[in-house]
Amino acid sequence: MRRLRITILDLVTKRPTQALYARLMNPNLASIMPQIIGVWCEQAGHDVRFVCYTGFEDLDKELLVATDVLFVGAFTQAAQLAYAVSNLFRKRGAVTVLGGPHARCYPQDAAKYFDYVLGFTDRSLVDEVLAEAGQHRPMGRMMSAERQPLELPGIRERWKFIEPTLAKAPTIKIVPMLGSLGCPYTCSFCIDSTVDYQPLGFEQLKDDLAFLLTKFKNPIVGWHDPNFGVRFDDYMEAIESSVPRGSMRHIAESSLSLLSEPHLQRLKANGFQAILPGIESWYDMGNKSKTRRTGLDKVKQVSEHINLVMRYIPYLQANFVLGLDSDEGPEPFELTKQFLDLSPGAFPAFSLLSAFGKAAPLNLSFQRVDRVLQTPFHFLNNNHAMNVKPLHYDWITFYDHVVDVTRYAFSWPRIWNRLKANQTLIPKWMNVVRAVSSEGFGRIRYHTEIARRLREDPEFLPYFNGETTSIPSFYLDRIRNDLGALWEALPEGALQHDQNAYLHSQVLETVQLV
Ligand code: B12
Ligand code: SF4
Repeated sequence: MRRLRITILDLVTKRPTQALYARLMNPNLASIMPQIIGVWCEQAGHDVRFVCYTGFEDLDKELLVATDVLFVGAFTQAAQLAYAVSNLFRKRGAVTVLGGPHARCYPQDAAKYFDYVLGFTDRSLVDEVLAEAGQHRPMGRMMSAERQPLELPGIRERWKFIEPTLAKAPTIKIVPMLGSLGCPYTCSFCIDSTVDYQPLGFEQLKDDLAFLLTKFKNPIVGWHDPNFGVRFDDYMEAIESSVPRGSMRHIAESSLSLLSEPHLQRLKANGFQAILPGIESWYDMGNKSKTRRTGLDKVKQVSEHINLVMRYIPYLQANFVLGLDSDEGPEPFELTKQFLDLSPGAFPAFSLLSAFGKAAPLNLSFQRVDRVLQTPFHFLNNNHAMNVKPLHYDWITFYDHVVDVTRYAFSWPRIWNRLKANQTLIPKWMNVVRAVSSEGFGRIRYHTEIARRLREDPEFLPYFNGETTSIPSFYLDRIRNDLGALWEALPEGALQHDQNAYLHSQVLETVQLV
């Protein structure tokens, strides 16, 4: 076997930054899979260099290293950065592999710039890639395991990659952990709606938690499970049997439907400090918030539930999606404001409706009626752009509402109310930092600028209406600025993509079947 020099790059962000929140939090947002790939490559006898890019490293310097195979893990917002990096490495003789959310959502596009594009990834798939490690150009090889892996290396094995990543976090250090894959629910907008729920091994989970206690005092575990707590009792038993009470803290994403009062009592007893339930909309998505009510009824019911959760869990982020087809007129936005008044302690996270390629079944229906825009990947992070034409709003009205609700949520009275409603120091402080940095004030500025350009910049509205695919200079300048020296390495055509590739691939499959 040839001993390969492997570089693994986890792109936590898409650009250099100096933001305070990014300094505190970006190392805590690292992905699990690049660390796992590192473990598998070392176990296969190769030399691994691991780089987690948080926006503070000098990427040019980090990448100047002799490499036979480069693995990149990227979200779609980092796609252009990933394409440029891949191009550089390919020119220097390396073979490149892309995995992660972008690879799963836009495999056809990514295959133009990488030798391998991996979907579901297990150990044998990685072994296959390493055994071949060949160039596939102009079109890369798209590969996927049949299903999500049944087991994955845990914290103990990943520690050598976790430790240097968390060393970059100055204060709060969150250790990424996974207990399950998939989800039993079928929300049509979600990447996991078609992936069966599957817990990972409970014995390994216990061993990992016990191991972690030997590394950090009172560590914080960040659960990356798409829907934490589906097998609630099993998880709680695993935690209770391996962690003495009061010696570990946890953060998890969970649907409200799983957060009943008895569950909350147990979560509190086991040190759960932060929870991120999805509310999504006042008119839709009943799955996640356990209610069939809509409108003001739903606001009242959900806000009572949120307040109940906050009596047990100190920090709560409530996730909303803006621009869903079920929303019409000013009412959904006004209801959100009412919710913020009724649940003043919750930190609101607003996402703009985004169709990430082939992520979710719902995207097909948007593509069929030509509602998806060719918005550059660089802006597809649920905030910097919305790539689905809203059904019941024109763009200017929609953005005016977005600005209005964001201003309301991050106004000084609301910041003050949140500070008062939260009981403990870190949540109080965290909410203020988030509100005054890029997430709150930053987004007000950004959305206001988009709303202004929709009115005044002649390049904007035609682009948003899909009348032209010529990217407004506002976006091009930002990409150029964010990529810095890597802009020069961006391959030809990498700024555009086929926004209907999912639909086209389905049509192709049907034709082949016939
Ligand atoms: C946990 C999670 C987070 C966590 C952790 C993020 C992280 N760094 O992993 C937090 C809360 C920080 C987060 C943040 C964000 N997230 Co998020 N997140 C998820 C979630 C719920 C689970 C992902 C996960 O870890 N699954 C467990 C892993 C093991 O499974 P997997 O992701 O399916 O990965 C498989 C393959 O893709 C492959 N693979 C994965 N990575 C890699 C890497 C390499 C090198 C290789 C070879 C293979 C490979 O192997 C895995 C096993 O088969 C998904 C939704 C979902 N249900 O999948 C959204 C999701 C990934 N997030 C999403 C988004 C948009 C975001 C944010 C931009 C939101 C925001 N505005 O802040 C940020 C971006 C953060 C960043 N680093 O850029 C989108 C991504 C869409 C896209 N194409 O980019 C998703 C799909 C949700 C959605 N909207 O549909 N997220
Ligand atoms: S409950 Fe959450 S993870 Fe499960 S399908 Fe719905 S959105 Fe996806």
